[in-house]
Amino acid sequence: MPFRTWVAGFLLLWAISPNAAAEVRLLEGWTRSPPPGVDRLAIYGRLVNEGSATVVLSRLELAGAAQVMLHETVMDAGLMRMRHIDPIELSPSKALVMAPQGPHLMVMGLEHSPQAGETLTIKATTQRDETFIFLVRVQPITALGPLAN
Ligand SMILES: [Cu+2]
Repeated sequence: MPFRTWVAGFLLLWAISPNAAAEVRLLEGWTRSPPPGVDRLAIYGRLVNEGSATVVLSRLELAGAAQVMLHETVMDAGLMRMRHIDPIELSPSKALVMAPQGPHLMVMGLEHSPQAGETLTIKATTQRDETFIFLVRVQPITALGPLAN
């Protein structure tokens, strides 16, 4: 078999291997700069799993923050409340869409208040000890979406 064919076959096998590393990404990650005196913020965007199997995120970290967790927003007797979701299961077939008044990554215990224009780097670790980096753009407090307005 010509060498070139062999290489192509090898690359194809590698690409379709079920053991290929999972790929979890945060698309259009954004947050708002918190008001003075507030040490928490909510991160929005679309969390996607581009692998072939469900991935469980077991740890989320942000340098300079005490805690990062996934919250969902629920209506309870006419009041909006946030509920901690754990574990975070990401199916390959369905993106987790995080938006104001919906699910979000809650950051608590910020040592410094991020300013508009900064980028936050969230480190996510899976149950299998893979790590992924999520980039989050800090928008002005008035922002309604991932792009400054
Ligand atoms: Cu929350």
